Amino acid sequence: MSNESVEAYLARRAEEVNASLARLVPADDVPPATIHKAMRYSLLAGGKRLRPALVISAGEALGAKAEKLLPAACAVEMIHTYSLIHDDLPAMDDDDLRRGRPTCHKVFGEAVAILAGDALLTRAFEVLSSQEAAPDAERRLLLVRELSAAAGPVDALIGGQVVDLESEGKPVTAATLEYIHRAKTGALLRASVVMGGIVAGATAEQQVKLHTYGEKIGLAFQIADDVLDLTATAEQLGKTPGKDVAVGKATYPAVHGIEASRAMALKMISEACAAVQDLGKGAEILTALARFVVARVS
Ligand code: GRG
Repeated sequence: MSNESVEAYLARRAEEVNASLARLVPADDVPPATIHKAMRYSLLAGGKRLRPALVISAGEALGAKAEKLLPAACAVEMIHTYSLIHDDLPAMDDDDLRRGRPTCHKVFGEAVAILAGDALLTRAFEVLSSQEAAPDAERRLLLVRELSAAAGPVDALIGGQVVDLESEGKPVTAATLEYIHRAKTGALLRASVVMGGIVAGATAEQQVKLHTYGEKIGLAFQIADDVLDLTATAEQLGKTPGKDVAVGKATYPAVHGIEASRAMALKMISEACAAVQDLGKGAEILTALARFVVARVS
């Protein structure tokens, strides 16, 4: 990392992750071909691969080798992509554009898009429970527990999505808004960091530091995303901007204003960096990734 920019680091990691993802999901021509085409269409459509990079950099910070972290990193990306496919469906956010191309249901139809999301969700846990994900069964079990909890209904992905949908078009309190963001977006980012620690065999003390770091960058990430929805173009975002205001979404700028939202995100990033600063050399990339999360709005 020393002389490498965070963008170059992410691009390098994305290449490794993309190659692993391409191997972990059946090829386009494996029957039934439609489902594999749809899974690969959404999974291999680009994306920053921030969550996999967090798995890898947290694990590397504690001495694990990048190639040993790739299965866990790919499992997180599969969950993330499943959530994007389902979130874009007409019954949810009803979006036409994702990662700069038509959404999965626009290309394959709703039924196949639902199944492609389901298939990525289940494949993630198959990968995580395989020998390659971690050398011993206990660590594999911890990985499965961490990721399933982060994708679930309690203070996590599905719970956050439910409260988000229920809050559309209504005034929300700052506390509800924070809940939505921590659960819908933060939980998976935090789990990515913690999973890197699990593969690396982190001590309880190291896991507390990674957990705090993950928690703070997770919330800051969604606040930054809210701000970008107001300030960036479709080309920059790879999805439709201005959508949040259009559907009356609960966002940080709507509740706190743009400037206060930016300031909150930046403060969380400083706190995240402070939490991992004594992890030694590995803290360098975690700090750079944390700053990257808010770079586009600072
Ligand atoms: C449907 C179960 C279910 C959950 C949906 C994650 C989510 C909850 C919805 C996706 C839409 C959304 C606004 C998510 C918030 C998180 C977010 C900003 C995702 C985009 O993540 P990036 O920027 O995307 O890392 P790339 O494409 O780079 O991977």
